[in-house]
This record gives sequence, C-alpha cells and structure tokens, in this order.
Amino acid sequence: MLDKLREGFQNAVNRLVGSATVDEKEIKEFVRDIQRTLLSGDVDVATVKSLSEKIEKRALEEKPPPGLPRKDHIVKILYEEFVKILGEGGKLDLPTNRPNVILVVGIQGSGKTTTIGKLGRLLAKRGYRVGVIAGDTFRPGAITQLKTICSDINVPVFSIDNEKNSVKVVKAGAHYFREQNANVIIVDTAGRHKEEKGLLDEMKQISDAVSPDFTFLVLDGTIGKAAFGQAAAFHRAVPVGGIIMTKLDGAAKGGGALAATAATGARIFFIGTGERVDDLETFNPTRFVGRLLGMGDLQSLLERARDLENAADEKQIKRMMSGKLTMNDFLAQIEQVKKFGSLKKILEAVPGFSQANVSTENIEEIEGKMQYWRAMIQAMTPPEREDPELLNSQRIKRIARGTGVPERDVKDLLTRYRQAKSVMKASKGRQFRTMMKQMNRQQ
Ligand SMILES: Nc1nc2c(ncn2[C@@H]2O[C@H](COP(=O)(O)OP(=O)(O)OP(=O)(O)O)[C@@H](O)[C@H]2O)c(=O)[nH]1
Ligand SMILES: [Mg+2]
Repeated sequence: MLDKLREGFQNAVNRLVGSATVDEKEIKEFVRDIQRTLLSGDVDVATVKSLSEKIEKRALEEKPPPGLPRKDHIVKILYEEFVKILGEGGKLDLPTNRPNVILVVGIQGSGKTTTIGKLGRLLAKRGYRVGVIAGDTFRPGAITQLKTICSDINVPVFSIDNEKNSVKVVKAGAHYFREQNANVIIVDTAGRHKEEKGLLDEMKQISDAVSPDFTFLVLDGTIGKAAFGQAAAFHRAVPVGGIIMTKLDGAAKGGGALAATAATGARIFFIGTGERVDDLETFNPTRFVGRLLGMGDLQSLLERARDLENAADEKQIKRMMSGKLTMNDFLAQIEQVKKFGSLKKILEAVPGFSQANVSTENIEEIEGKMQYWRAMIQAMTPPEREDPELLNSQRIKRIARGTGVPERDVKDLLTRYRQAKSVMKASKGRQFRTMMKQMNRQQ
C-alpha cells in the first residue's frame, strides 16, 4: 500500500539519519525531499507548500528534549504534522430509534456500490436493520450488481425495474424501508452520466428529495491530486459529511487522502483495502501515517522521544525523593495537571489514588484553587520558592495582597505543598512516576 510515498519518505528519513550533522542546510534538504515525495505522490501544491513550511519552521526552531537526537525530533515533527492535516478519523454514530438515510456519492468506478456492500455488512453486524436503495438508474447492470452484493450479506435491496427517474426510485425506496422499520437506509447512486454537471444536478435533486442524515463521498485512492477537484465539486452540490477512500490496497499513491480532506474539510471515515466485502477499515490517521513512514521504527522512535521528554521530570523526581521539593517543582506538578486536563482524570488513572478518599466536591474545590496557586507562587521571591518554610505571617500577608486572595488561601497552598512533599518522600517518588506514566499513556 502507498508504496511510492513510503519509499520517498523512507529515503528522505534515511538520508537525514545517515548524515553526520544536522544543521540548517540538512534540514532544508530534508524538507525538499519531503516536498518532492509529496508532489510525486500527487498531493496538491498548496497542501505541500503549507505542510513543508510548517515542518521546516518547527524543525529549525524547536529544541529537542535533552537526549533526543535532533534527527529523531525532526522525524517526530514530520509525523505530527501529517497526522494534523489528516485530522481525526470520523466516527459514524447513528441513532437506533429512527431511520438514518445515508447517501453515497462519487464518480464512476470510485467504488460506491462495492463500499455500500461493505458498509451494509458492517452496520448489520453492529445490529442495525439495513436497507439499500438502487438509485443508480443510469448504468445498465447497476441494479443486478447491487443485488448480487447485497444478497451475499443478507441485506434487502429496493429497486424499480425500468424506471429511469432516480429521484422517484429513491423517494419510493425511503418510504418502503421506513415502513419496514429499517434504521439505516443506504442510497446507491449513479457515477456515470453524459456530463459532470448532469451528475451533480442529479445528486442535488436526490439529496433535496430525501434529506439524508449523512452523505458519504467515495473517492478512488489511486486518483491522487485529482481528488481535490472532485471532492470540491461534489461538496458544492451536496454537503459532504464524510469521505471513504477506496483502493488503498493497490498501487495507490495515497496523496489523494491529504488532498480530499484539504478540499472539503470533511473527515475520512473508512478506507477500502480490497475488493472483498470485509476489506473496509476504520480510518485511523496515526496508523495511516505510521504505515506511510514505516511503522516499526516510527513507533519506537516516538516512544523514545516521549521517554526523554519525561526524563527532565525524572530529575525532578530524584530531587523530590531526597526530600527536597521546591515551590517551583510544585508549580511544575500543577502545570502537569493542567496539561492532562483535570485532577479527577489523574486520580482515576493512578490506582493508589483512586481508592483514596477524595470526594468529587473536594476535587472540584482543589481544581478551582489551583488556578490561583500559580499566581501565588509567582508572587514569591526566588529564595521563598526554594524554601517555602521561609514564609512567615508577614510574607504570607504580602503574597495575599499581591495576588488579591485571602491569607488563608496562601496558608492553604502551603499546607498542600507540605502534603505533596511528604507523599513524595514517603513513596520515594514512586507515586509520581506511576502518575506520569499513566498520563503519558493517555495523552
Ligand atoms: N482493489 C480494490 N478494488 C476496489 C475497492 N473498492 C472497489 N473496488 C473495485 O473497483 C471497481 C468499481 O467498483 P464499484 O463499486 O462498481 O464502483 P462504483 O462507484 O459503484 O461505480 P459506478 O456504479 O460505475 O459509478 C470494482 O471492480 C471493485 O471491485 C478497493 O478498496 N480495493
Ligand atoms: Mg455503482
């Protein structure tokens, strides 16, 4: 899959890793390699430009965490920017208590009918009552093809022989399946037409007639950058809710995926990886990019990067284990909590903590206060931050006034600080370490 892109990226990465030093010149060359690969993989020029600019800027400006070779850091940046442009994979959430109409559009041969079979099977397996409407009245043989596919997966098809008006068929079909109590109604449509405009008009009429809950655009993964124009044209006629990319098993260049998401802003939900009815995968951008860059190596590189990013924290842990916890360390811990989202999540993640008697109100109260802790710590002098025991009542008063909080809040902060210090000392930093690990796994 995606052999050409993968080869290009791997060559670029190998050259970077093989070079003795990494300076500005190397980085620029690496970015040029990536550009060339993307363009030869049929990614559209605008996407290539913005992507490579971002990669270059970050590669030149960002400092890798201590211990991580700069080259590895650059590969990590490459990976992160790819994942960013592809976006999250879409999730198909269909309510079961009413019929959901799914319209499937795309040009001829893109794989609509085949994909409907795959999708029908997937949804039937999830327990939906699925019905399919044969809305392709243009191509002779279309109904027979759809019926063959759907009989294999035991999904009923609605069709009207010799009826050329697709809007009529689709309306009647939707009515029929509603009566049958189906909760997913999938509409197959034509891809062939005398001209593109006629096709897009027909899609618009069908869409207006049945008001689909969801419209999938099926794109052939082998068409490369033409995907941009195609996706944009369909998107103008019928608002595209999600994309399904087919034929990513063969000689596909894969660049179409980047182009199509850029053109519509729609997410990719599934990818087709073969002609059989089971060859449909939920799209996962991380896995997709991983494949593109050669997953094995990448996975371990990302893990190493993460470990090293935490190594800085390890130093802090060592200091805390020896019983020294400065206010700066304490502040760093608070920042970690912010990064993770909420204190509640952390407490849930750490086995030891989750059993402790911390009520929800208590957590919310602490979270509320934490917002002010930062300001209070910043109002302390450097010696006070090093050794908070210096804080006598006069100094506490000064900090309270400086941050606009009652003195009791400053005292409360001191109490929390002392608690954290004793927990760290007692568990020799173990608890903190477990927490960090958990947090990283969930990030
Ligand atoms: N290798 C591979 N072939 C696929 C995939 N999806 C579809 N195909 C093949 O692509 C061809 C066209 O598929 P169809 O489902 O008929 O395409 P369509 O969009 O319905 O075409 P029209 O009805 O003519 O508009 C068929 O030979 C399929 O077997 C895929 O994910 N991988
Ligand atoms: Mg078809």
